[in-house]
Amino acid sequence: MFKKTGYLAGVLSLGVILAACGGNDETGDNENGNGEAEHNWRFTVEETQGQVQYVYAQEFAELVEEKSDGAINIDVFEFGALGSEVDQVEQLQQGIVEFAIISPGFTGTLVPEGNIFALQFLFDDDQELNQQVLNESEAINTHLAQKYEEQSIMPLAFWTEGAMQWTGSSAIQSPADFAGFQMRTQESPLILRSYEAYGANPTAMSWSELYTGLQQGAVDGQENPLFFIEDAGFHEVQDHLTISNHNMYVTMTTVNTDFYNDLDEETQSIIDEAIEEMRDRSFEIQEEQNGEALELIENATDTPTDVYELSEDEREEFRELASEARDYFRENGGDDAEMILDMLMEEIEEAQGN
Ligand code: 6CS
Repeated sequence: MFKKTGYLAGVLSLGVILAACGGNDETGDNENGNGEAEHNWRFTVEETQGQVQYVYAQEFAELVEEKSDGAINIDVFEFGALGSEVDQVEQLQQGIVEFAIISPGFTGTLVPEGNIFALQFLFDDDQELNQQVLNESEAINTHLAQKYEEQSIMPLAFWTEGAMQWTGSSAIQSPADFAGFQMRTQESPLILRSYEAYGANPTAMSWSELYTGLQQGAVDGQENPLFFIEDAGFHEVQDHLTISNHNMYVTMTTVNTDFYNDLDEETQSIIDEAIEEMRDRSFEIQEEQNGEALELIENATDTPTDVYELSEDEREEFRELASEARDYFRENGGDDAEMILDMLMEEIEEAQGN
């Protein structure tokens, strides 16, 4: 198993808090003879227990424990245990946690090329095809990943949490409906810019504040996959849901770059194998949760939500306005933005068979 020098030095201050919190994942027996694992690692996610990222992290932890015969224990920390989504990015960079699920929507200032996932109507409507692109893309897994690695964030897998939809206190059926609309977004600048192109007034906010923000009218609407809208209860405080499929929610399983590079090959292989085994599982977990969410929202009749599906013509109006953000990304998305976007667009077309 691995041997490291110096890594733990940076881990101490929040480590005290982490020890006090404890992880939420019981990963079972540990095999050093004393009932304790030889290595205890931390994995923080942006979602709470039962939600897609948390289920993923728990299964990943179980796989790593099995593959290491109990020598490696990974404690999973649900969202809220360690601060905001942006705090979690910093914790991974500093090595306070070894693993994190990080959505590019929270790294747009740090890694400008990561804004690529803010581009709406870029990927296909078929999530399976999109996942294939995310798995195989050189633009993403080589060139974009390198940009993250330089920031001590090593992406091990990029994966979809499903197509995103809009909710609003008023109906959203055409770009005109976004005029003056206070849209909650994640942090990345290009997400905000994309909504400005529709005429909205976007505001970045942690999702920990979003339910109350929507309820009290601080913001009018938000975007997310259906499972998340339902589980976080946003439909309870929103009158309208638009099936827009305007983008997919992309997230990344990440590890601290130095931590991973300092592991021995055997330990790296355990992690790599677990990541590979989780590729199909991540797709299944989100598919199952997204698949049942719409019905749950429609059945919540005590908090009724009007559901409207955009026609292809209506989507086209948004698609046209969204293209402005691509030009902006090419010019402002970092040194390699243009190369990465062009390569990714070719890869998507190839996957589509065009
Ligand atoms: O809207 C958000 O910020 C949250 N949405 C999802 C699907 N996962 C975590 C993220 O922070």
